[in-house]
Amino acid sequence: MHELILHHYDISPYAEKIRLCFGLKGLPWRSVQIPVVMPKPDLTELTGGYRRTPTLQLGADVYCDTKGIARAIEDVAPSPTLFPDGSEAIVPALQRWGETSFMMVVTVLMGEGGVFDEDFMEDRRKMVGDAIDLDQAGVIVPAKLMQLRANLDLLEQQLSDGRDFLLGDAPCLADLAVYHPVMMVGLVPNPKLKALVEPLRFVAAWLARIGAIGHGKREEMDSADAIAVARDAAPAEFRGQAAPPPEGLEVGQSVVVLPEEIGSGPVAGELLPSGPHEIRIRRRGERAGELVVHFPREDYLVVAA
Ligand SMILES: N[C@@H](CCC(=O)N[C@@H](CS)C(=O)NCC(=O)O)C(=O)O
Repeated sequence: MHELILHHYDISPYAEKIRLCFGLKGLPWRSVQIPVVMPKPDLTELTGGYRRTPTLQLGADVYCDTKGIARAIEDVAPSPTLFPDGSEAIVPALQRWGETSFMMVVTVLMGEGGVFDEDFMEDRRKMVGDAIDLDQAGVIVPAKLMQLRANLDLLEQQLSDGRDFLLGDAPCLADLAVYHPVMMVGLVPNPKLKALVEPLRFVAAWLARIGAIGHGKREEMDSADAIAVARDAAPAEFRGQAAPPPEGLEVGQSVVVLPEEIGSGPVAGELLPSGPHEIRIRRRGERAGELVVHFPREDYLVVAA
């Protein structure tokens, strides 16, 4: 079995979701630190252009986006499960809750100023391009705070029957996905955000329970060594039932994967047989050799090159 290699940086909240997956399953993993801002040449050598954080590498297979990364970890180590029976649609729905809440927190922090340095802001301005004017975030801070308050209020209500975790007695991916934006609210020294979480006692106890899950067994690795691992490995065989490619596309054709999230970076390659929940493409890295890059179907488009 290939080692689990996470390309991430410590302050990434999305990476925290995945570090907690390792913790929940008690897994050993290798940690490759990537830059917080572009360029990220060793990361894009593996992904082909996807720049977001984190990315998981298993030999010559590269998984982009935490939704696909969590499924890959579940495949490697099914127990204890991240996806309890009967929660098939609920876990993805709560991941979406985590994503929208994350953006609310980030918008407040950017609008308030004083948290991110100019290098970071300049990089994120370039990342979102004309789609969002980050310098106008301050205008919507009061409204965003109210949205966040509404989301947190629902979370407090959900936990107020005394349950330990969102979907019952055991933690699962839903908890880890909801945890990271809420943790951020409590972490940053912003009085407006702090005021939102302070009254929530069920949320506070739940945060402590999730934090206690820990990160499994982490060992640092150099990015050049991670690329060498990819070079020396062969991508895994496809297992499972292939879904038909989108109408008009064929397996083997040159395609581009377009993330729907702004600025993540398109990735070109050859379309491979893919299951209903993921897109797989083959590409070559100059230093990493033949790779298969995986994307969760729900947030990524595949179109002809
Ligand atoms: N949908 C992605 C979102 C990941 C994401 O936005 N991560 C942030 C860091 S917490 C990011 O990539 N920021 C830009 C960067 O690191 O280049 C996922 O679930 O993995």
